[in-house]
Amino acid sequence: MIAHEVVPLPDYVAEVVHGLSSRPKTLPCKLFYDARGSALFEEITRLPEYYPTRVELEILQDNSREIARAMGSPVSIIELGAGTATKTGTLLRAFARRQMRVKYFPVDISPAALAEAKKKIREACPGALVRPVVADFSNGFHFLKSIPGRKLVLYLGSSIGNFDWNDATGMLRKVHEQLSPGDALLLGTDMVKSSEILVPAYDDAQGVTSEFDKNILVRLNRELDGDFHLPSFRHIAEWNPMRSRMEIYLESLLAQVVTLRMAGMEVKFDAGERIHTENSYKYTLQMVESMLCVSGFKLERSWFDRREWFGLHLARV
Ligand code: AVJ
Repeated sequence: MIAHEVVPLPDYVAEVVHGLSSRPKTLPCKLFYDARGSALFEEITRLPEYYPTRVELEILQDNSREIARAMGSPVSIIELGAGTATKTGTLLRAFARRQMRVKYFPVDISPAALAEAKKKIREACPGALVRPVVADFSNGFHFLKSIPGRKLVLYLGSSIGNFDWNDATGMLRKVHEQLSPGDALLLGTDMVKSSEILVPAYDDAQGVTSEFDKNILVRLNRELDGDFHLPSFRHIAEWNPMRSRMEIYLESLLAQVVTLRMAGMEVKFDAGERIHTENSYKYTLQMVESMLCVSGFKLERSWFDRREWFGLHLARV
């Protein structure tokens, strides 16, 4: 690197410094999703052990006509964290049968993902009008106000499960604030189930989830000039029944010191010490109902798969 070249510090540096100085150590799970991490997550969704994506798609395929009927039309459909919109085509087709022109607004932080989403929806539902919105949720949901007419907001994949209770209800309340009476939210939630199903979903035999978890360290090595030695850490996935969540960690296999040069930081690890990288909350219907209720929504109807592993919930403003 040329000495006088100015390398901007990533905007997450303060969070990383704070997280790695805390006890227990933590890192924000949003750091998973650089280009490599996003590709690894797509790979996770195709793993035999990772059931949520498949099961949610199955619920959508089996019930999209009924979901469209329950919603009433016409509506504009806004998908938060749309990614590449792999699951949305079937739902848009159901709405297309009931209304003149379906307007679909996929919202994501990744322009690349949105370009892919647009392509996929063009094929799956050629009649739909697709208007991608590049937005970061930390800036609020003001873009919702500028979309005219009745709205259905999709928040699928149990992405809500990454948030603690207060952050989840805070986020849903902010969405609620931008909506009008009659508008609705379709929320996907992973349900509480046996740890024999849950743990392998977050610790697969092929080690893809382990690679996804460690990708945070790869990213910090690259973007903060760090020297994390990957083989000195292992991926851990644990079910915490008290808090109703899967907990993901990286555990240091030995006592070591890691340097993050651009953060001006040395991080000391004991043998067996962990970095908490992610939570993934699992819900009961009662939890979903109260989460929606305290956020201002009224749960109107839920759809499940046969084993009730995953739920889709229609909540009205
Ligand atoms: C994208 C938050 C829904 O919690 O299941 C998958 C992320 N992490 N495997 C989830 C994830 C490890 C995923 N969400």
